[in-house]
Amino acid sequence: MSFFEDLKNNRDKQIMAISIVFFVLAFPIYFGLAAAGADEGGGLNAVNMYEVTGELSFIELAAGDEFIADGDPLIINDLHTDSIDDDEDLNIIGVILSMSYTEAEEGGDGGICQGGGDAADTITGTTMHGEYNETVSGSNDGGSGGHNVESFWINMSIVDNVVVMSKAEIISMIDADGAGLGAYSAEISVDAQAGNEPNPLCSRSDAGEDVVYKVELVVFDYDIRPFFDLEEL
Ligand SMILES: [Ca+2]
Ligand SMILES: [Ca+2]
Repeated sequence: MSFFEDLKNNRDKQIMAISIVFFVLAFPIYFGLAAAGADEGGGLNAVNMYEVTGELSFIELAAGDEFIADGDPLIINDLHTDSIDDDEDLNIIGVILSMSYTEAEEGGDGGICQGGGDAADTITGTTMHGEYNETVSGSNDGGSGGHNVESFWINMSIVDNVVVMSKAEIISMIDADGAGLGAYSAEISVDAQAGNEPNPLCSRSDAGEDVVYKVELVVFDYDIRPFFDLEEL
């Protein structure tokens, strides 16, 4: 007996076939309607459950490796988003200045002069963009170190979360709306300290620090999707 003849005569198989057809059709229709309802029903201002996700990417504005003398800051100027293709299409949400450094002190290198140690230096970085300025200091702890200055002008707290809000509210929190466009600058300064030598015939000096740095824009490509709690279906 063929499958279709069997289907004609067997009531259980008929019910099963109808059920399969029902679910195969019903699920996409349900999700389609629910998504359309959440997405377009009330437009941008309808409050619904949304999942907010996205991807971060980075665009280098400047990078270098400079000896920065004690008390003589390195100014990194003339940075502008005009140097980036299609900058107006990007959601630029912040800037990061990353720095790494070691320690170089003169003296205390041998013979009778090796009883002392390096003294920690303070390295301070600042990023500036319009009204958004951020300053963070780090230390080489008399050896090596590194730190970042991170400046953001959006609210990251809802990213990777499910929220009950309107799309308009979400966008107002995570879209920079052009705030990232324009001029940028950064500054790195070194406050160097020389360590002590126990032998009065010896001395140490510290003229500054070699700093490897990078200035990067942070781009956030976000995605706002209606969220369905499958357990409530
Ligand atoms: Ca030092
Ligand atoms: Ca130093």
